[in-house]
Amino acid sequence: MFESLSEKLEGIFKKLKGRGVLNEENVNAALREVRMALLEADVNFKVVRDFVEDVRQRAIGKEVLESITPGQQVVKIVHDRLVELMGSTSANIKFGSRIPSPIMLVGLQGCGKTTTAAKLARLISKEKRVYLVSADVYRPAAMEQLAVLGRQIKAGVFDAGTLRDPVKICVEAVEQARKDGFEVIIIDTAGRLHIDDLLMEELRKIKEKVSPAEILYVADAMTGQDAVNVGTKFNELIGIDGVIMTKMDGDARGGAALSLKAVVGKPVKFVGIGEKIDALEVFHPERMASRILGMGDILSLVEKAQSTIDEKTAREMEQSLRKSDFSLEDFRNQLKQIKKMGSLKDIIGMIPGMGKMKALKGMEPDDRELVKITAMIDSMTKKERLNYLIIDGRRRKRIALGSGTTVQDVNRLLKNYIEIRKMMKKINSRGGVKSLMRNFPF
Ligand SMILES: Nc1nc2c(ncn2[C@@H]2O[C@H](COP(=O)(O)OP(=O)(O)OP(=O)(O)O)[C@@H](O)[C@H]2O)c(=O)[nH]1
Ligand SMILES: [Mg+2]
Repeated sequence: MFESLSEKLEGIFKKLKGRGVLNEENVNAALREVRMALLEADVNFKVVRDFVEDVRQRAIGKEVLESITPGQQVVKIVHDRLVELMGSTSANIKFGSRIPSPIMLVGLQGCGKTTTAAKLARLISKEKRVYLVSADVYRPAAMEQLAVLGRQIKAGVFDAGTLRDPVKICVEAVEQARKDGFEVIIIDTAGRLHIDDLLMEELRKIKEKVSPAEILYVADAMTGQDAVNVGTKFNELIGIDGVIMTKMDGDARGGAALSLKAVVGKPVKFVGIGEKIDALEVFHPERMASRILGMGDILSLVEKAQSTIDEKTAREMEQSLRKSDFSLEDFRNQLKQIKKMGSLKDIIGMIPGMGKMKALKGMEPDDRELVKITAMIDSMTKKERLNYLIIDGRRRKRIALGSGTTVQDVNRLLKNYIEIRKMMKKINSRGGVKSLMRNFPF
C-alpha cells in the first residue's frame, strides 16, 4: 500500500531534514517534488494543488523557517495535512437504533462488493449477530457466491428461494433477520460495468424500502481516479455514508484513497487488503499518514497482534519493541510472534524504519528466511543472545554450523539486528513510540 509514494516522500524529506537552515526557496523546491510524487500516485490534481498550497502557506511562516528543526517541522505539517486529507479520525459504522440495522453495499461490477460483504460480516460478527443477503439476481451464481462465503464465516444468509425482485428480496430478508434475532443485515447489491439509470433506480428503491443505516460505496483502488468519479456519481444519485476501498494490496498507487474524502466528502472507513476473508482493516488516517511517510505503525502492529495472540503476549511484544536493550533473544521472540501473525511481508512495513531498511528488503517476502534467522539465534548460547558483542569469528562459524547456514548468513543477521537495535534506541531516547508518533521526529 502506498509503497512508491512513501519511498519518494521519504527521499524528499530526508534531503529537507538534512538542512540546518531552510528558506522559502528550499521549501518550494521540496514541495514541487511532493506535488510530482502525489500526482504520480494518482491523487486528484485539484486535491494535490490545494494540498501543496496549504502546506506551503503553513510552512513558509517565520516560526517554522526560523525554528531549530525547520525540516522536521515541514514534515510534520505534511503529516498533519495528510491526516486531514484522509478524514482525521477513523470513521466507525453507524448502526442506528433499529434492529436489524441494514448496511447496504453499492459499487460497480467486480469492485469487490460480495467479498467485502462477507469480510465486513466477519468483522462485525465479533460484536453483533450478522445476516447477509444478496440482491444480485442478474449474475448467475452471485447468490451462491455469497452463501458460500457466509457459510465460511458462519453468518446467517437469506435464501431468496424463487424470488426474483431485488427490492422484494431485501424487504423479506430484513423481515427474516428480525424474526431470527439478527442485529445487522448486510445487503450485497448487483454491480454494472457503468453507472446506468436502471441500476440506480433499483438501488434507490432498495434504499427507500429498507432505509439503510449506512450505504457504503465499495471502490476498487486499482481503478484510480475512476473510483473517485464513480463515487461522486453514487453520492449524487443515491447518497453514500462512507467508502470501502478494496484491492489496496495490489499495485494501486493509492491516489484514490487519498482523494476520496476531499472530492466526495465521505470518509474511507475500511480498506480491503487481500482476497482472503480476513483481509479487511479499519482505515485509520493518522496511522496511514505515518505509514505513507515511512514512520511505520506500531499501533496497527500491536492491534494485529492482539487479534491473533492474546493481549498479554501483545503487551510484552510492544514492551520489547520499546526496550532499550533489545537483545537477540528479544529479536527472536519478536520473530516468533510475527510468524504467528501471518505473512512477514504484511507485518514488516508496520515496524518503524523496517520498510526503509535496504538490508531487510531482500528477505521481506521470504518466510523461509524467518525460519533461518530463528535457527541461527537458536544456535547461539544464552550469553551470546544477551550480548552480541562477544560473537566473534569463531563463534560465528559455530553458529553457522549449528544452524545449517553460512557465516555470511550469520554476518547478515547480526548486521540487520544491530540496525534494528539502533532504531529501537532512537525511538526510546525520544520518549517512546507514542511521542514519536505525536511529535514526528525521526
Ligand atoms: N487482491 C484483492 N482482491 C480482492 C479484494 N476484494 C475483492 N477482491 C477480488 O475481486 C474479485 C471480485 O470480487 P467480488 O466480491 O466478486 O466483486 P463484486 O463487486 O461482488 O462483483 P459483481 O457482483 O460481479 O459486481 C474477486 O476475485 C475478489 O477475490 C481485495 O481487497 N484485494
Ligand atoms: Mg457480487
